[in-house]
Amino acid sequence: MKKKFLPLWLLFILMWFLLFIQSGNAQSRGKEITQKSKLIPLSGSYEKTGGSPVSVQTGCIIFCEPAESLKMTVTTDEFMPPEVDLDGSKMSDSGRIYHVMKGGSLRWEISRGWLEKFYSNGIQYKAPLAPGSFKVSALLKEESNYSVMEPEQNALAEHNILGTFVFNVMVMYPFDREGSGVIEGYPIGIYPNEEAEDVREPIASHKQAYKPPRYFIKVTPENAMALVSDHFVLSDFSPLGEKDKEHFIALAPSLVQRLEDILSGLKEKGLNLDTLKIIRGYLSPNEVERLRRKNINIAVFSRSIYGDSATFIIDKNQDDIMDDLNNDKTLDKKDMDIIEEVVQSVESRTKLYGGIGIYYHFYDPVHKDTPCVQIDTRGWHSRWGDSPDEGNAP
Ligand SMILES: [Ca+2]
Ligand SMILES: [Ca+2]
Repeated sequence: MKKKFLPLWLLFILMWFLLFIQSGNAQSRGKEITQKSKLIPLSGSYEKTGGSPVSVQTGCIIFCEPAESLKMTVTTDEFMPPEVDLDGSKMSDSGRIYHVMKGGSLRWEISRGWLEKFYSNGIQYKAPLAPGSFKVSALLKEESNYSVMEPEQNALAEHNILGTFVFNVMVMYPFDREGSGVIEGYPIGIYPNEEAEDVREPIASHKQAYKPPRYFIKVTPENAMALVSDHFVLSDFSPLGEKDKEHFIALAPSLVQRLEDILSGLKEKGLNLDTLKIIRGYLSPNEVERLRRKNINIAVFSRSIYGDSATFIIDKNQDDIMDDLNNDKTLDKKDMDIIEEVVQSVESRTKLYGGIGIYYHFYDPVHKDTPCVQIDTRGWHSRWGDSPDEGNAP
């Protein structure tokens, strides 16, 4: 009888063996999946001529003048790509050519513009003359070799990519102040004349700061949500009534940096914040006119038309009203003082002074009345505001 059955101990060993094979398979499958999905993080930075390196996130917009030249670099903590074969690089004045450089393991792809020079972990890039959005991508690959390909040949085998980084280059639109105040059919309006005999202070003694912006940025539904810094997207700076449409804005890099600095300053004070909510960024002279017709009196020479001013609130609970920052159940001067102190300390630290307007009211056709703060990076000290009882429009 006994001989007809497998011994129990043998059965156990068999079962254990089957389980072992199963779990081994699962483990190797899991390993495969994590290998495929885990990309090596790349850090990117760019440097304009005469400037210092600026760290950016992947996909972040870099604003350029037509044909402006800049150095782009990517690095990784895991390993550095070896030196590239510079003799192998090829330049072209045609935007249609894909430059493909696999320097050791780093490959660069450019949708338009010129590749002027290769470095071990970077390139010197020259933006196109024509305004628009262009992509410069760095791909970290497993194998190494060098080639130049036409886009049609798009045999850019996308396997074995270990990491990617995208520089989102935006060439801005020049603005002709002598023209009719229109860019590509969009009515910006006519800028007030800073050279006029009857201009008052502070315009009279700061004429350079009151010249119309030289370049404008096209905001479209496609690029509206693109990052311009770690915490702000392009359309944060658009007029509230224009956000869903194609339009143009002016935006000073100093303003974006100032808002980032204020946000970190507030976090250092212990406030648990994700971002600042900008309720008024750029206003074109036409937009100022439109608001004036609705009895919202914005100064003719408001910094809002120069792209270096923003009015913001802190609104964690998303009710479009400034939050009670010190949690004393009242929204008053004490809350506004917290923000004002931070802006002042950012000004002193950076030595870039500007405006601070503390408002208890905000008037806008499409936004709730709320206490708010207006700041700008005009370059000199300026203070203003209203009181809780009577409001002036920022
Ligand atoms: Ca709120
Ligand atoms: Ca309070």
